[in-house]
Amino acid sequence: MINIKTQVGIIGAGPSGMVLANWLKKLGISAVVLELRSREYVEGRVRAGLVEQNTKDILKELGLDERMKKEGVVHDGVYLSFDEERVHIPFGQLTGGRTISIYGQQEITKDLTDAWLQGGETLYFETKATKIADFNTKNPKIHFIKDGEEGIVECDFVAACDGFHGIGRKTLPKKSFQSYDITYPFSWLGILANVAPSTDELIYSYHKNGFGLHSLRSETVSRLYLQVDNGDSLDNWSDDRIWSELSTRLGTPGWELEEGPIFEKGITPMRSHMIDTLRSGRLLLAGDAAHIVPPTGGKGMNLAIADVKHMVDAFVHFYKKNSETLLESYTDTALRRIWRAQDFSNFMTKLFHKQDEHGSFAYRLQKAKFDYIKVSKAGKTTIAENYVGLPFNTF
Ligand code: RFL
Ligand code: PHB
Repeated sequence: MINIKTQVGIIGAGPSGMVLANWLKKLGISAVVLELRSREYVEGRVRAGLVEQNTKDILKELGLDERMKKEGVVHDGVYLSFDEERVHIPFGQLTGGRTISIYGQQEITKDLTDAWLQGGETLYFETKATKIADFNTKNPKIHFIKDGEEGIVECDFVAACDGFHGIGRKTLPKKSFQSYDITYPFSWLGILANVAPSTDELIYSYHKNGFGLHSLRSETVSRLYLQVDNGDSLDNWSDDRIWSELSTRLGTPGWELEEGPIFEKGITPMRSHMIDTLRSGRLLLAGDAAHIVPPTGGKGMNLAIADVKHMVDAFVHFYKKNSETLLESYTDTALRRIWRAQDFSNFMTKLFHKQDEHGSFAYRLQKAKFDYIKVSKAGKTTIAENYVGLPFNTF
């Protein structure tokens, strides 16, 4: 039997769990992390790439942004395209200098994990948290299994940073929350390719064939996405078909998409999911454990890290000021930002995906929104300030 005592027991070594662990360490609060998967699996999982200003500021404050500053790419704007017409949204100008960066989520997680382990801290990979117990007392416990051996983390608080399939949400008392779900009638086919990006900034595009997104990872690697039907299979998408469709959907007169070898392909369903409680006693949830947004706004990882900021504030008040006030308000504080991001992600999803026949009423409304954004500074500012993320002192 493995027995560990710490102040905060963290389940999950994704971005939320690892930001929390490193932040607590900086503040002198002890933590241990349990992670179901192997280190190779977590660091190889291709996911987000868009890093909001708030997230950049947090990584800077933790002193863990060195590699992101070197290898990440700062973006001061984004292109929105509709029926082959493109408009530019300049972030800095519209938001007082706030920007986003493109830097892979797995690179952020790697930087955070390296720092944690190099500092001699505890992180058990391939370790399954099986039960969260006694979270309505002052001594909650996480039961786990590592290499076939049972263990217990005894702690003051449990932070469930364990993603959509974790045990945190399942442990919350059923009657303590309401859940909300939307399943969109389309999915994303995403690729990584060894080719220089054909654009200096991301392009989100509505086309009569469906949505397309041109993102990137570096000067030599591009990340692109296509709207496909739910249930569609990669078998139906040869590399040639993918490039041809991307080229059509992202195309504008006088612009060409460069093609290159594809080295990673995947299909992701699109959904919104929410619960309206992030805490029960001494169990607190953060990130995908409590909410999923469709990826069109690039918000998932950023929102997970924003939850952690509010959680850290609550722990600091508890440990340094002997106050439970911010623990009590954790759910409400986090939910204001989460609902804002749900709305923005839903807005971007509906604006750029093909939802009905080209030319239908739904299409006309999409086009009317785009035409407004095109001519209106207010319309562009709404996109810009949501996209780079509202500052923490807004809510
Ligand atoms: P994670 O990253 O899912 O980490 C949870 C961790 O918990 C572990 N775990 C357990 N460990 C121990 N015991 C158990 N019982 C456990 N159960 C689970 C898991 O193995 C895992 O390692 O959650 P976290 O930290 O909340 O982070 C959330 C983000 O990963 C997610 O929101 C983003 O990737 C979403 N997302 C994007 N977010 C952005 O901010 N910007 C983007 O550009 C962006 N693009 C995307 C995305 C997600 C995508 N997919 C594949 C869903 C693009 C895509 C295609
Ligand atoms: C990505 O680079 O993976 C990415 C960028 C923007 C999004 C979603 C994903 O909205």
